[in-house]
Amino acid sequence: MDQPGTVRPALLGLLKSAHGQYLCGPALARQLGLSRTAVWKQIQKLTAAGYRIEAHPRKGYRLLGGPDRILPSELSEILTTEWLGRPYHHLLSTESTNSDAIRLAQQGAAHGTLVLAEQQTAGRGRLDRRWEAPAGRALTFSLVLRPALPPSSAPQITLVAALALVHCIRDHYRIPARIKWPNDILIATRKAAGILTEMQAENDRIRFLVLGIGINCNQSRDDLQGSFRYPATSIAIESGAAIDRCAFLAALLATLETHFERLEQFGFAGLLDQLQEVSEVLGAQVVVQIGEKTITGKVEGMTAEGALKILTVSGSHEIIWAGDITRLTHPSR
Ligand code: BT5
Repeated sequence: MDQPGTVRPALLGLLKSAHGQYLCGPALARQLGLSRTAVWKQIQKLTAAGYRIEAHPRKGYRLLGGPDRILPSELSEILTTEWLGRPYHHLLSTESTNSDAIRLAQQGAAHGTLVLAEQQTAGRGRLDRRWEAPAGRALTFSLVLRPALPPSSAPQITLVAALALVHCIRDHYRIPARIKWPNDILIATRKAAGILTEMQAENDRIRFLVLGIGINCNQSRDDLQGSFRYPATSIAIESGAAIDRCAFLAALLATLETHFERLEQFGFAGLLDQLQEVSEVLGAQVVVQIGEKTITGKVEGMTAEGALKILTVSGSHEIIWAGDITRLTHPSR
């Protein structure tokens, strides 16, 4: 008898609730209403899905650990959101979750749809740069959003997502992460996460927006020694311990959902103070690259719409909507 939809989650639930202690085969079979052979087959399927289960001839079975994969069954158990992260598409490997999410959105995917891959073979950053992350050690995912906001608010959605990410890292790991405007998350000057927002709009409304997020979770220093533009770090390096990617994703989706709802209901201005509080660039001397143009000056603040206010070295005031901060120094630190 094979009832994958009900038996395996129930069996997994029993193994998990034993907290690493053995559960004997006959008792499991009785509780699940299965033969002992059927229990053994279900155990084999859980093992094939990546669960580490020890089988002892007399003592029975015990769960040693879960798969290092963010399986839908694992996420759905702890996800508290109403709409964000639902439905959830889990991929072992793909070129880019942003490309997948765009395709799904074009086919009508719902507001909140999540696409996550354990590995990307052509993950991308802005301006066709590459995003690199080893399989199973990072979080690389994209969200389909259909906000009731004008296309001009797309940069605000990136900033609000960055704020949610920083709040989550601070709350869960006590790490003082900061936002390097507009889309980088830094921990002590090293990049720990990046956001890539891509949008399709028509007339004055967003048709859909895909928010792609890459977070360095359990990468080691060796993993991050690539030829990145700026030094990189991971949450595990900074916190000194491996993190539970699934739990962090669930927490982040909940924080993102709250922040997006706040943005839609009350507008961007209400989040401005919190954004400035965790800004890495406020008060810094910066060099900003905007296409062919370079601006050098001091960041004075952010406008009520999320653009950067810069006092240039020549004394003029510039408002910048998009760009790359290529150099950043804090004369006061
Ligand atoms: C970003 O671009 O930071 C946006 C990254 C978004 C990646 C996510 S993963 C899920 C989704 N699917 C995708 O295909 N993309 C999104 P940007 O600011 O342009 O920074 C890119 C630069 O960061 C690269 O040129 C590298 O130098 C550097 N980089 C690449 N991988 C990195 C990593 N794991 N950690 C730190 N820096 C990295």
